[in-house]
Formats: sequence, structure tokens, C-alpha cells
Amino acid sequence: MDEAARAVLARNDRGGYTVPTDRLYPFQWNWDSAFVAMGFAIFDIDRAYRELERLVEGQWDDGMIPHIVFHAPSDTYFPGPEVWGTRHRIATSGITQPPVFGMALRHVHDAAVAAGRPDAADRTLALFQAALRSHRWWLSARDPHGLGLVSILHPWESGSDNSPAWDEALARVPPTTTTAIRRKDTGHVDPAMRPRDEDYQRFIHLVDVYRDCGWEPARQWAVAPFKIADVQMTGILARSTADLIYLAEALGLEGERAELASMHHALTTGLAGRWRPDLARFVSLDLVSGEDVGAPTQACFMPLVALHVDHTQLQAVEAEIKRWLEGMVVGLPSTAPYSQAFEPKRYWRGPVWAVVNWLLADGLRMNGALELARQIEQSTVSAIERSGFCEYFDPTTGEGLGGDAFSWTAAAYLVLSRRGHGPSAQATRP
Ligand code: 9WN
Repeated sequence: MDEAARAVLARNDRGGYTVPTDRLYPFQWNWDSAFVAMGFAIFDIDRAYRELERLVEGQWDDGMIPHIVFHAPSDTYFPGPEVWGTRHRIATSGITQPPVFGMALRHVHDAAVAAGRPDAADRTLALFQAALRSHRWWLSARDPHGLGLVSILHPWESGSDNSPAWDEALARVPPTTTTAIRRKDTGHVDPAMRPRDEDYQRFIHLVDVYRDCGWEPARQWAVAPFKIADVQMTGILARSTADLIYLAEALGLEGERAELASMHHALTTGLAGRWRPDLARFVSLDLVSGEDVGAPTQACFMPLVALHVDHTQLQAVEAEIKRWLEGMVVGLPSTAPYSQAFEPKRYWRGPVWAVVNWLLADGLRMNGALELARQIEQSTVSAIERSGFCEYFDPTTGEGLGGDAFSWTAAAYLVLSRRGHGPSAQATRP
């Protein structure tokens, strides 16, 4: 399996960057590449750095790291560069994705130092500067009012595209578009598993609106019909900020360390305020309606990757997660099985993603819930061993679904199959 996982990464390598899978996703995706870099770090540190370096080729002058970098043309994906109409020196999308980058950089750096690589400090430093610029962008562009929570302006930014968490907010977005919609995804995989046409109309409506703003953050913020202060995004950003603090210390960058520490304080304070004891989870905030996002999805537990919760919170979260795991062949479902929105095969409305489990297990581990963390990691590894390196899994059957030979599933296998033994099994993170 280990060799097969490496073979998946080799097969999806397009020259220093890795596509998530052939044809369905033929470009470089932001958070996919961060996970992939951590997978590469296990057996090829140079290639791990390359993955992040190639992603940063797409970084905008304002600091944003886009969600897709279109390094080479392909006609098997919609929407392509012509729809985004951005003006970076190489073609990119105009939105971003969860900033796992900082976490990945720390992981790659630690592997490089452990291997005694002489280029570790220089390569880490260049990527650290890119990561810091992107975190500054997050705070200024996506938290202009200082809530300590960063917002998504498009469901694609969340990485959990048609999660029930966005249903109410997305329903307010008109389904009209000036761009002709020519979906390619439903030609590659079963349409019953993918977002519906109506979802795509709203997704593209948002792209039209932001393109008309010239992709200028303040204008987008002012007119955005979809604006959610997201606990998953904020949790991941806060976690990556902690990992950048660790790197600033390792690199002897005191000014940067202090700046990151103040970002970290703001984000963890913002996140802590989103805990809802009656629900035993964290909730996002819809900034258009002013209301909590009540849908029970995996995002509600993601703050654990960044926060040290108290004993009562941890007990409540563990009990809630165990409730979601009841009767499932593989957990954690991306939507609670008791929810009316639960669909075990449809994109982000129930299926299990290996990389989500990777983050959640990390968060549980960091908070001392080692047994539950191990259970989630081992069930992920077993699901992959049974069904292969597919995009995601049906939690009720363990069936592998979506694209196959999927890069981040291979990376998750490489990392998670090594957990449970040795020092990495302990609560290690900042
Ligand atoms: C849109 C590549 C990406 C993942 C996302 C996942 C899916 C794209 C799509 O595929 O999104 O970005 O077209 O469906 O939802 O998390 O990064 O694997």
C-alpha cells in the first residue's frame, strides 16, 4: 500500500506540482497541495518543498494564494481560466482555499532538518515569507472588522463546496449567470454524487460578481451576497499561524514571531467565542443574515486543530463525535447522520474525507483525546486499504467514491498509517 500510495503521487505529478486526480481536477489545487507536500515529506523532501514552491508561483501581489493555479491548459475542468479572468502573471482562480500551507511548511521543514538537509533553512525561509504574506491577506481582506474570524465569500473557498452549512446562505444567491455553464465534472463521475446544477448556477453567479469587482478585496467584501465567518477556515488559519510561530522561532525571526503571535491571539479568541455548549460544537456566523450556521458538519469540530479546549468542552465534543460515528462503517461523516441533510454519497453532505479526518485527529490528539484520534486515523487507513485511494468514502458502507487514484488520499495514507507508534502518537502540536 505504501508503494501504491507513492505511485499515485508519481502518476499525478505534472512537473513539481501534483494534480488532485487526472482529468476531474487537472490543475494544482491549494489545500490539496499542502497535504500532498506532507505526504512527499515522508520519502522525498526536495519534492515536498517543490510542491509548495510551485503553489506559491500563483500567489498574488496582495498575498492571496489562489485555490487553483492553472500551470498548463486542460479542457477537462470547468470553470477554467477564461471564466475567472484574473490578472496574475500566470493564470489562477480568483478565490482561495483553507490555508493548510503553514502547517505543511512546518511538517516539511521538520522532516528536512531531521534529514540534515543543508538547504532546509533557505527553502523554508522563502516559503515562510510567502505564508506570512498570505496570513496578512487573510486578516486584512477577510476580517476587515477585526472579529477574530475570517470569512469565505464563496463555498468553493471552504473546500467543502456544497456542505449543508451553506444551504441557507447560498439560497439567497441568485441562480442567474452571465457566464455560460459547461460542467465537465458530471462527465467524469456519477452526477448523483456531485453538486446539483442549481448549486453550480449560484457558484458561478458569485464568480461573475467578484470578477466584476476586478477581484479587488474591499469591493468584493462590500458587495458579497455570500459571506460566512467560517470556523473551519479560521481554525485552520489559526493552526497554521501557530506552526508559523514555531518556524519564526526556529529561523530566529523575532519581529515576525510577535506579529504572528498577535494574529494567533485574535483568531483563537474569535474561535473560542463560537462554542455553543447546547450543541456541543462550534458554529460559523453568517455575516449577511447575522445568524449562527446551525448545520452539523465536520467544520464544527475543526477549531480543535487550533484551540486547547477545557475539560468540559472536550468531553462534550468527544461524546458528540462518538454519536456521529454510531452505526458507521467509517467515520467521520461530513454531515451528522442524524441530520435531515445527510446524504452518504453526495459531495460534502455525508461522505468521509481522509484529509478531514487527518486534521480532526490532529486536533483531538493535540487536546489529549488520543484514543478517539487513533480510532479515526485507523478507520481511515482501513477504509483506504479496503477501497483504494479514492476521493472520499460512503460512511455507511465504506465504499470508495468520486475520483480515484486521488493524491491527498495517498498522502493521508502515508502519514496516517505511520501514526499510532512512536513520538508522533503523542500530543505534539503547539
Ligand atoms: C472546486 C480538488 C478540490 C478540493 C475541494 C473539493 C473539490 C472543486 C470542485 O475538489 O472542489 O474547488 O470542482 O468540486 O471540494 O475540497 O480541493 O480536490
